Amino acid sequence: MNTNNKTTICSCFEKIRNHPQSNLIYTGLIVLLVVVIWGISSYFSSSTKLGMKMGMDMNMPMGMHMLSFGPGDGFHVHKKVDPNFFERVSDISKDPADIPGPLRRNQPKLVEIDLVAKEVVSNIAPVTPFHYWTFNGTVPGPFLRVRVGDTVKLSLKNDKTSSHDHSIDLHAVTGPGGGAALTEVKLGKTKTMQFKALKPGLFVYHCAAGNAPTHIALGMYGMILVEPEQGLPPVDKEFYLMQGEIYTKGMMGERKFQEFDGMKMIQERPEYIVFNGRTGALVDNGGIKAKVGDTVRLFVGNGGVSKISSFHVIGEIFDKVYPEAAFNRTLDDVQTTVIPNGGATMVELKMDYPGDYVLVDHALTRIDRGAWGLLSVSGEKDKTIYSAASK
Ligand SMILES: [Cu+2]
Repeated sequence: MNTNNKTTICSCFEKIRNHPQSNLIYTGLIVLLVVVIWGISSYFSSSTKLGMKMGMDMNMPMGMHMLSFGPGDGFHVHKKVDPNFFERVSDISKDPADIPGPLRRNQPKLVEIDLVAKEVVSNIAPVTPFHYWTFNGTVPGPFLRVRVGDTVKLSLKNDKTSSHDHSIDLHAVTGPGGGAALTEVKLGKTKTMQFKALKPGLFVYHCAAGNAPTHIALGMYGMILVEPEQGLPPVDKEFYLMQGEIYTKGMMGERKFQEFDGMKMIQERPEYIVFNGRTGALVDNGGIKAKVGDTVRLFVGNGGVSKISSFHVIGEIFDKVYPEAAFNRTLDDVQTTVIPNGGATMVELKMDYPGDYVLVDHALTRIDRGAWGLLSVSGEKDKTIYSAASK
């Protein structure tokens, strides 16, 4: 630094010192310095270019930037919003029976699907509202059903009221990002992608815009079934369930609006673990219904984002499990089956005896956080199968 420059800087500080608002100016300079250091360190703490290539410009929850070694640029923050601005939905949960029936098609075709990324306010638990991010206004989003070999043209509209950009990554897609970069869409806009369903299976889809786990933990997940050429074996009933976690600032059960807690998410400490978006979704109205003699197929997915599910039906044995929803092998007579995060399973069980069967994640303390549902079976009791007895 030459003498002239030193003189200029010294006279500059002299002027500030003598200024009547000098304290205010010093505070402003310190704030500016902190912001610059924060920005630079965030930038270099992540591999920006890889993240952008993958369509993941991570919307990190406020304060998490310095913790991330992920593929993001560290500048996108989960914005705090006014919940009163968003549509109030009386029930966030997807009806488990609301799924399209078997396709019964011999030929592939072009299938067009329209989805809407929509942010709404609804209850996690009675009197506990939350700002959910969804596909089509429910958690999970719609159950999509195509056939292997189909070409799928999928349009994602981001509702004009959204607070963030959104996208969709379908695990059924072959191609980098699973569709995320092709569909990342700004508020009020629509993006369309096309893919060929090369492999049969039951696949999770989720939003991958911004900080993907944040978007998933707020409710942006669902499943797409790619039927094999010959279809699935016929059954009497099919249902659609997904386990997911909710991270709130307040403790489980707090009876007021809950803000999302990004720090609990990165620490993998959900307050709620639920089936179909909220506590009681598969309990209210008696749960899912079947009759003695029915063969029931459950499409069960795990949105996560951090807890592996040990799926079990209390008082029943799965006649058939398609482990990790692979259709080329099955296991018979299984008690509990594992569902990884961002994965699925398909189970079939013939109902032999009436009553209420409890669906759980057999990490059983999660029941208290909401992870349970009912399969309610009507019909005649066969006492040779199950009854009280005298000694
Ligand atoms: Cu999203």
